Amino acid sequence: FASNASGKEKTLAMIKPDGLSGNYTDRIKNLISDSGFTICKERIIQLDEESVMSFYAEHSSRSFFGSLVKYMTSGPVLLMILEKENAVADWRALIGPTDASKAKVTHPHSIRALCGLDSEKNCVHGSDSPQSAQREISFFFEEKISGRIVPKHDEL
Ligand code: RTP
Ligand code: MG
Repeated sequence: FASNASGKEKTLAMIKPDGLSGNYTDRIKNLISDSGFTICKERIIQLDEESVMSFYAEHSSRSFFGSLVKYMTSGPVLLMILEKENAVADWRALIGPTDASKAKVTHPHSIRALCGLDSEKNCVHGSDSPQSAQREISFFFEEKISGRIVPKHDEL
């Protein structure tokens, strides 16, 4: 699934609420296409608390979890399935480190340096492994989880 016969791999990209409300979508999409990714599918969703808690379940015991859930439900997000060779690692490299304030210093050309604010409000997400990509693409794009997500628009 993560890598098909032509060597292409898929990853899950998300423009988080701050990125979407800050009108960074066009600039991020230009960087996506300039970097050789194809956008296979996309949708805008207003996540509910349950879906964020499930999506970020690995962080449920962290002190920032409540704040993370509030942030991620503060507005709609744009979800994209991106495809290219080495998509998972290349998208993580393009978005830069988690803490956007540090990214501005160490990775000034990264997406988080461009539109993120700090260690929480970092404007974009990327799957951290091919296994995560498979889980996250299923989570957001397969019908079985649609009941936990509130669709706002089918298309951009
Ligand atoms: P993501 O999963 O969103 O792509 O980000 P990531 O892999 O770079 O970072 P991760 O450790 O998975 O953290 C998930 C998200 O939680 C928020 N966070 N806040 N306040 C904090 O110290 C803190 N640390 C992480 C961020 O929104 C981060 O992207
Ligand atoms: Mg992560």
